[in-house]
Amino acid sequence: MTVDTAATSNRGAADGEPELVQLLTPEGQRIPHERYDALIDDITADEIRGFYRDLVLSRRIDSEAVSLQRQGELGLWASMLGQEAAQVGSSRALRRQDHVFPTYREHAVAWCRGVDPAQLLGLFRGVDQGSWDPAQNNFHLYTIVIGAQTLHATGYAMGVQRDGANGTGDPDRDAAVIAYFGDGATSQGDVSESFIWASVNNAPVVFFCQNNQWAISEPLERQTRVPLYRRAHGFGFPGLRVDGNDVLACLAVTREALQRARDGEGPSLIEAFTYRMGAHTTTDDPTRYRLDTELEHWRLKDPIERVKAYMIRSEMADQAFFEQIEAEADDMAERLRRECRALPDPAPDSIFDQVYVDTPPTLLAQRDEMVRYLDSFADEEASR
Ligand SMILES: Cc1ncc(C[n+]2csc(CCOP(=O)(O)OP(=O)(O)O)c2C)c(N)n1
Ligand SMILES: [Mg+2]
Repeated sequence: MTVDTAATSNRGAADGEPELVQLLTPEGQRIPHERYDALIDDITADEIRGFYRDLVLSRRIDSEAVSLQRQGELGLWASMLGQEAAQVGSSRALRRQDHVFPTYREHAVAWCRGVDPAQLLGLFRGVDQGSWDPAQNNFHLYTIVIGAQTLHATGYAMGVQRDGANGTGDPDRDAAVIAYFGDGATSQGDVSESFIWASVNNAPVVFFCQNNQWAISEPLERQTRVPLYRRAHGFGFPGLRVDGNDVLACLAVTREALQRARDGEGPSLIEAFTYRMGAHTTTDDPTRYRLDTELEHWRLKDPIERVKAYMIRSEMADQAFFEQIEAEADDMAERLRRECRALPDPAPDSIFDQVYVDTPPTLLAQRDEMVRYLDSFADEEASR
């Protein structure tokens, strides 16, 4: 990998800013880092091209979904525009046996875990409640309740620990858990409780906070007086801040944190410093509470442009490669639109499915009553 040793190194705490791990500048310069270079020194040009593909294709899933919502095909969509590098970098650090507990915005993580994008749309079209099988890709269901998944992740990690599935030294067996959440979620009691439980139990969990600067219309300064990553120290585990628009830096720091967890060294907090370029969801209008100048500032830090610049700079890809990825994105978008429109409406009584392992008799009786009621309309229709 080409490292520009002449370039300026990472910003440190000395200049008054909280330390920010960065390996790729917004201009696409690969800058050295004493600690984290070693964590990605095995990454090949082919893998960099793969990250670029992940970034572009996941952004395309996101923009198509916004369009589908605008055309009435989806009820809602939560765009991840701007957060692609945080998601791709962190999820490409995962191994097959690791487990992911997402929020509702982790579309690029879902992509990297191999969840079919059309399955993500079902939830937002209102035809299912998350149709992918969490056990298939170790990617759990989207969680709308802010912060709740950090508790699920911590509990799951304690289970991993009790199953003896970490700290064995076997790279195919040792597992870690990663919980994604936002800056706003750090104000939830659930998140603090997760930190405590994970810490005192030395649970193999990585807390990956995408600080996208906003919780709907509430800015970061309404959540905290200290940089979020510093919270970890008070709970007794390490925390750091990474450039969330730098896919390589996100990969490196997450690899380190996941390995700590797999090795039995306990939890970590990663604060990925990024920005929500779009609206909170398609029901939101951010022009009511934030300025365009802020957007302009972050547009210059675009996570995809810097990888592209780096690839061109170090001759890892030519024009034909970029065109091929664009063509692949076009094909995927077309398939996504077709599959979205073809998603079947659920049978009304399916609301009763998958609530209990063994559905209690009272619920079965209610389901039967509802089916009889709905059938009565069909009978009425037939007798006309
Ligand atoms: C427990 C709970 N309280 C409030 C809400 C309403 N709500 C939905 S998203 C959101 C903001 C979350 O912000 P953040 O954690 O920064 O994540 P982001 O949306 O920026 O990804 C809130 C308050 C909710 N879903 N759950
Ligand atoms: Mg946020």
